Amino acid sequence: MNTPGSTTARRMAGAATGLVAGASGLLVGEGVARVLDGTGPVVAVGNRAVDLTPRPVKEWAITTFGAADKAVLIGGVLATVVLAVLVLGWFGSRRRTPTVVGMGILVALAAAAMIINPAPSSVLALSAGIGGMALVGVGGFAWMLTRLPRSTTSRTSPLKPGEDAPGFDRRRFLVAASTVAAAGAAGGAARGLVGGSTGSAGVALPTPGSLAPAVPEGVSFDVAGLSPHLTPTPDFYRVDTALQIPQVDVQDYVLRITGMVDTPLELTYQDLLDRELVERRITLTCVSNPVGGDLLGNATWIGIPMRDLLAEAGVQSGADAVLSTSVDGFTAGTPLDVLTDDREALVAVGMNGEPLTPTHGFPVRMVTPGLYGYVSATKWLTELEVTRFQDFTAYWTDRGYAAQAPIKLSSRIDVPASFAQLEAGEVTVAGVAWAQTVGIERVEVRVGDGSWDEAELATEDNDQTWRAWRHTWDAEPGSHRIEVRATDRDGNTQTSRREPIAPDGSTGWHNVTVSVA
Ligand SMILES: Nc1nc2c(c(=O)[nH]1)N[C@H]1C(S)=C(S)[C@@H](COP(=O)(O)O)O[C@H]1N2
Ligand SMILES: [Mo]
Repeated sequence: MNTPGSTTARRMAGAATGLVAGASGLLVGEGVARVLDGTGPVVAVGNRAVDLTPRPVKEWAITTFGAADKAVLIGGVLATVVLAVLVLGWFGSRRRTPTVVGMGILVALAAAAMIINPAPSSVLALSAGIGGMALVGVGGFAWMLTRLPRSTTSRTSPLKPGEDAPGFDRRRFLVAASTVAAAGAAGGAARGLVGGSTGSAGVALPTPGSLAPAVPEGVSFDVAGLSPHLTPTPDFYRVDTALQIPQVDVQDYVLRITGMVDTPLELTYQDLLDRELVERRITLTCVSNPVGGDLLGNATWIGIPMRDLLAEAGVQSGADAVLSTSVDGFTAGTPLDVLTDDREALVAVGMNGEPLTPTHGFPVRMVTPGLYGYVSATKWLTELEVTRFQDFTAYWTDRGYAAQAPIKLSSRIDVPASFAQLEAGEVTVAGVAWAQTVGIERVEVRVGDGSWDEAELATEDNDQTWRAWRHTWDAEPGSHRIEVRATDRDGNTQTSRREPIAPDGSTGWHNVTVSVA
């Protein structure tokens, strides 16, 4: 007969202790993180698992489990955790310290997954979620272990049925166990109440059928302070009207294509992922970018060509616009011809190899080469209505901005910074220039009233991205104004005329003033 005093019973009680503490810790972590709009440990670890899974295994899982592959993955993560905490508990009944440390390591791994999760959680959600998980998982485990019976190896006679081992207070153990379990149940209930969105957590994008060509050699220069060719997602500018980032659950997500079409479409997130995806590098630009400003960035986008979706719906004659709407009510009007020409505007689901982040429009947004974002880059996209410009106004056109807003040819000096103190001699001046869908032909730099000198251009990636340039200047002591201007491939040179950002984008030459010692 197994009693809490026998070795097997003690170990099984230990295993149960590990399970209760581990499960409760996870539930508390999930519940707290999710209530605070973050990503909990289960999904975060799932994301890591997807990342670390070798491509062939992923493909096998996808072909074997289809759309259920995420459920299978999460199931696999949970099964692994259950096994680990059972083993820890089993040994914990004899050796407390190393197994508590082991539980701490498990929690630390889950915490790390939460921190590096592609859909970032707030500091509050992270600290509270991880803190709760650690307190209940590790603290609860240690607490329950101290309440387990001690080893009975010194006893000469086996325990009688129903007799407790010495030092084992069944009541105190049950108090500890039920406290920990109650915390876990509360976490699970909180998680259940939140339900819904887990951001991009648990979402893995299929490999695009049409990959962007490799980034050519020499698209940038090794100059400190020069913008990298591709903007890392955390550094990518963010402009939107959302005080609270919309939380969209991919399970509920539907993109509607309506209006002047033969066949209105309703596409789920999975429907979109099931299409032929393309990958493209495109520089996104905000109309609010002042001369020399940083409201633009270059990313690799993954999406479905807009023209394919529109063709499928069957655009009716007379239409000249698409009015896009976001889940939070933002609207933008985009010329139909721009969305259907060779520039290949995207209904995008991915950015820099990952699903969109919540701030950049998860789960689905528009990305349109050559137009400012406010008329072409609707995030948290939910509807595309094929219509006519004369029949609607949109968010920013209601506020005085132009309905037609192609990105203006422009250029920026990244280094040296304004008011930099420099040494006399060779100074590298460098920056970026952009003329999306046309391409940059020439960049010139002028110091003071000197001549316009042609800068060296980096290799062009494509005509939808910015292009880096640099120029070596032989600096002499004094205060100097450095100016830049670009010329596009159609032969247009940037105008010196200073225009404000409203109604359709700033113009003028960027300049910096530096002093040379
Ligand atoms: N739903 C929604 N989408 C939006 C906006 C917005 O306010 N709400 N702003 C637009 C503007 S003005 C720009 S410049 C781009 C910026 O995209 P980003 O934040 O990913 O850089 O998003 C566009 N899409
Ligand atoms: Mo913008």
